[in-house]
Amino acid sequence: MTASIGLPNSAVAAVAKAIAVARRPSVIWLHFQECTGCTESLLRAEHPTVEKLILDLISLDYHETLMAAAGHQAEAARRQAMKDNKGKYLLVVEGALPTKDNGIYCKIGGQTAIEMLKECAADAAAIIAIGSCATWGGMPSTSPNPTGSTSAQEILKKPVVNLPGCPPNPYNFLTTVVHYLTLGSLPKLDKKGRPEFAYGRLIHENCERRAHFDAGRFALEFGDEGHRRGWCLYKLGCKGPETWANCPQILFGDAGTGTWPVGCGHPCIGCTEKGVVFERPIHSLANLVTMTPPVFFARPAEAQGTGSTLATAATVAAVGGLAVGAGMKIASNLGKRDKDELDNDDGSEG
Ligand code: FSX
Ligand code: SF4
Ligand code: F3S
Repeated sequence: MTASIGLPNSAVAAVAKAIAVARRPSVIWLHFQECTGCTESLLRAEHPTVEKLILDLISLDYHETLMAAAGHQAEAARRQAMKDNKGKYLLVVEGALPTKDNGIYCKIGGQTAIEMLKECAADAAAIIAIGSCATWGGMPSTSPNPTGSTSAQEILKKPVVNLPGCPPNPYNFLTTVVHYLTLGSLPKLDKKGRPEFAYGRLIHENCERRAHFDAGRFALEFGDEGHRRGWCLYKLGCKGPETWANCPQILFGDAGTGTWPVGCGHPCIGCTEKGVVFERPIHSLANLVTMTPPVFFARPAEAQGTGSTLATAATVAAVGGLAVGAGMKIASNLGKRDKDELDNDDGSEG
């Protein structure tokens, strides 16, 4: 687990001790307007696996996809968990909330999504919105937004940890939970409520194809020579230059190198960003938010990135966010740099 959150080896004992003595926190997970992709992506995490998460680390007391209970029994379990853990449970929200016509377009157990969210949020210790739907409306809010879908934060008008992505990377969720479990606090957030460890940098800054962008080598069509050789996908509409996420560092599905959209040969569609995904055509050119050069360039002869660079390792070390040893020293330096950049960049999504 320490590896998954990028903590150095010296932190293993401290994290193991913290988890062993900590009471498993109750987690209530709500599903509203969404496709369950957030949960599906969590089911495919390996470090830790979802069963390790829900059997050893947290007490998942309500989750429509994973719980055995149904109907009134399920709602009773939710209310009992909320009563027993008043002020201490983590509330996870997956999916957007419809506001039109008094919210009738999403109802569970006789309650509208809005009523259920407000009831569950009242005594939660912290609220995590997982996925683009819950963090800014996502796919259900796409124009003309027939049900008036909006985010958890918009309904609650109070701080929410936002983990956008459609689906979001499960490790950003797991890291946030493990951070809370071991350090007793939530990770540092940016002005949009997103953990800086995950959303502090543009995809374009850490993309393994960046050297091709800088050298002007672009794929112009799917299947052309440039595409087959792993050149930059900017001209196919890659939104990496205006999308804040750590996909190139932590990858998806624990299946090895290149397992993220650009690594698989498809442009990033900006799935974390409001105003980009679902609004701008997939193949339209991205806005270039910065022209910051990468820390390391790939070798000129390298068609495609194949492994970890120091920059990647340093960014992964930033996951977890607090200072323990050398890895955390790097993390704090990175955090400082990112903050300066974000402070100077009012027009961006950062
Ligand atoms: Fe689906 Fe989640 Fe997209 Fe939304 O992820 S993957 S539609 S962000 O709420 O289930
Ligand atoms: Fe990578 Fe896309 Fe940037 Fe090209 S435009 S370097 S493919 S993030
Ligand atoms: Fe989404 Fe782009 Fe990452 S499409 S998964 S933010 S590479």
